[in-house]
Amino acid sequence: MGNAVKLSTFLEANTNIDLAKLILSLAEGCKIIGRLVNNAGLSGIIGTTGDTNVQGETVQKLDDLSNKILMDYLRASETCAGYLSEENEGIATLNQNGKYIISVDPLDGSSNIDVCAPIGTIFNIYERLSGAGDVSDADFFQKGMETKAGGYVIYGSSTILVFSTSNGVTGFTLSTEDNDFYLSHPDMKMPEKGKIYSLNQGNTEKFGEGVKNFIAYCTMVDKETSRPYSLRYIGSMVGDLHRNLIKGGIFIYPANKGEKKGKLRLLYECIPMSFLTEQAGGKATDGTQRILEIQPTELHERTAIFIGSKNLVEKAEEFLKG
Ligand code: AHM
Ligand code: MG
Repeated sequence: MGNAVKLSTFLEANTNIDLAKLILSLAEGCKIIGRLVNNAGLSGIIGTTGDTNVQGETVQKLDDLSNKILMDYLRASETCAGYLSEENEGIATLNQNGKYIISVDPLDGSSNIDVCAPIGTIFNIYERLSGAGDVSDADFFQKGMETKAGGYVIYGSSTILVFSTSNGVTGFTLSTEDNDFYLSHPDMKMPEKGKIYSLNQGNTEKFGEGVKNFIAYCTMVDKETSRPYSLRYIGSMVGDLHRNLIKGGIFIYPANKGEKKGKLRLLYECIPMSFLTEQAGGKATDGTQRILEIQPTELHERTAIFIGSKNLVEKAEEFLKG
């Protein structure tokens, strides 16, 4: 790979040893998940387990496998004290003396597995509040502002790890030559002015007036602002956000009319993506409040989210205010 910088070298130079160990263990686990995703049709692991998870959603075999793989690899890191996952009802203590805790969506967008569309692993890392011993729910109830590292691995036409340790956003591509992550996307910036909007527009009738009016704004013809904007929605937050991070745009998962919470989960979907987006110069809000300032009170709580390029998030906020 010539002079390309390895993930391990980058972490050594840019973060402390405990956090580096944790991120490297996570990356090893994600390599295994990526291989399973690549070979899903061949290994008989497409389909559901027949169970539903804590949120009442159908569990895909790969959701379950990914969850187990991550738990094993993070336990082996020795620095990861606690684990919260979309697939587990409660938290788990992995290392009594670990310094960090992690919240993960092991395989986000998993309904896309059988159609070969991009899916991903999303993660958020805090320092634990409790000193040692078993972790508690309170360790995880920290505002997104306290995030020490957050990001995702996208399993797409390439497998790419994108993360931040509060020092900008960096992307590492998994080489199929030697199965190592190499620096490929230094200093990623969310374009300030996006021209893509991403949401499940089929649900328009369920949305409140503010969101409906924003959609109408996006579809209006206006030369000066390059409208109409393009609608791009894969139905996989990692895929949609990764594209918008590179090209500029807004991703929205709103609440339905009269409700405050959307579908996506605060601790392991919205906070890490918001942390990353802000680190890249973008914005993320639930419509009225910055996502990173929300005080979590439940492990699996949900929130509405408007996230992406500044111009579009601010425009959406204008419409939401009415
Ligand atoms: P999941 O965690 O069960 O995979 O659900 C989250 C996914 C997101 O990746 C995506 O943005 C959203 O669900 C799509 O939902 P919808 O089908 O309602 O548009
Ligand atoms: Mg998810």
